[in-house]
Amino acid sequence: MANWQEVNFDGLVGATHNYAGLSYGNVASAKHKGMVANPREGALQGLDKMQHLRDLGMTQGILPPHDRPHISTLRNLGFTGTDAEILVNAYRANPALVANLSSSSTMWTANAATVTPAPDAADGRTHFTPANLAAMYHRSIEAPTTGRILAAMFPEGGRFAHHAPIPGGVHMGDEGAANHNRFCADYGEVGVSLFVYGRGAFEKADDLTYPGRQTLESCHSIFAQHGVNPHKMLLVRQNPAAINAGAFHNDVVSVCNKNVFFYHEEAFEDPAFLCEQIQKAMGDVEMQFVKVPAAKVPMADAVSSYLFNSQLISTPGRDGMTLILPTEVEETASTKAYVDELVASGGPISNADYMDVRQSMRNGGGPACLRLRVALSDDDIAAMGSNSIITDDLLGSLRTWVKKHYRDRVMPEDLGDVSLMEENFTALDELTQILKIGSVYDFQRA
Ligand code: SUG
Repeated sequence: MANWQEVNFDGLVGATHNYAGLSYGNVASAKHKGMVANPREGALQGLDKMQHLRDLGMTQGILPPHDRPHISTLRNLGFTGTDAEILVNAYRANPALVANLSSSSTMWTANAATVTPAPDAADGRTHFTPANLAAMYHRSIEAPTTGRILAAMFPEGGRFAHHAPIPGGVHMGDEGAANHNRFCADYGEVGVSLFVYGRGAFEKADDLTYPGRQTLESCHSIFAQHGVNPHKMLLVRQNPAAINAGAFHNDVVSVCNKNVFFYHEEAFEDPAFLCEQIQKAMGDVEMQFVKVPAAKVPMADAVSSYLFNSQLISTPGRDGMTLILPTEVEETASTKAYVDELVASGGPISNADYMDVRQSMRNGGGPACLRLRVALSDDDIAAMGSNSIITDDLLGSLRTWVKKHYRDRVMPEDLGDVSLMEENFTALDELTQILKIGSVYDFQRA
């Protein structure tokens, strides 16, 4: 019997990480606009999180950052000349455009793609669809590179299948795994998929003040592309009140692992009905629902602390599941008290580990945003086509690489700096060799 596990592929923070306040509806991104960012600290915080999961006995993977500033988009927009000339001219003409093309938003790999593991797909392969991320301009440029990276890591063929991002722009907005939950008895068993959307493609959605980034139609298309059994898939609209409170992805108000669903009581309009549907689709496998009442954790605290943007994991060495939480949860009175009570309650979640991922949190990305979950068998892992599974050696090389190339200070005003671009492209050249990922980037250097 093959051994299955859920592997977390964490996105590495990029060298141009900064706070430009680009994401409308993402409260943290707006709040920290203009702050000085520390890409080096951000990348090292991410590597510490990866190390912690590895220390817990988990198989941990990594996804590289993309090339930023994205010069090839500027070329497509009509800028000409060398990379340096293009950057200087574009920054002079339109600094906001350059800021959008410099974001390190690819670190939030929960938005990289939607993944259907092999047991849930009709053809028994693992399916990947890069998210089109059409809702935010700075993220809408991610999908082609993401597709190339995933194809290098999981070679198309008998085990892995790759699809094009859903076409149709904002109407067919898709934000990937951040809105996708998979329930199962064990990772290698057939599971039930729950996709959470914010609006219909052609609806006005007058009840939303912030964008509903995920559409019902894109969810349907992904299930169809992946060949998911219609009896094993569920679709539900996120509570518009939660989107308006700043929960721009469902992983800000819920998280699941195996047969446990941990969610805020206001995440969905009719949670009791939803839980009934999930249990029905799961059949004999008994679900455990952990509903967090608003009376204990107000929605505003859930959004500011990112309680639900935690990773819920089953570790080999511990009884009960573990939550990997951002330190902000420990610093917020209501969420700290709730988590203390939860782990003492004798329920399915019995451990809470806090991690400092503050550089990412200030842009609205917690522990769960930083990882793409892929359920894989040992044979699948052996068939991977790159050096993307974390080992002590790889962690050591990546720490050295970050310290060699990353600045400890980047402000929005630095984004027109040609040397920052050059430093990043040099770093990425080296990274493709460390990760043995091949030519996945768009920049071309002499
Ligand atoms: O898409 N922030 C990201 C955060 C993504 C979080 N992901 C999950 N919840 N899964 C976003 O809003 C801010 C970038 C800036 O403002 O510079 C940003 O893109």
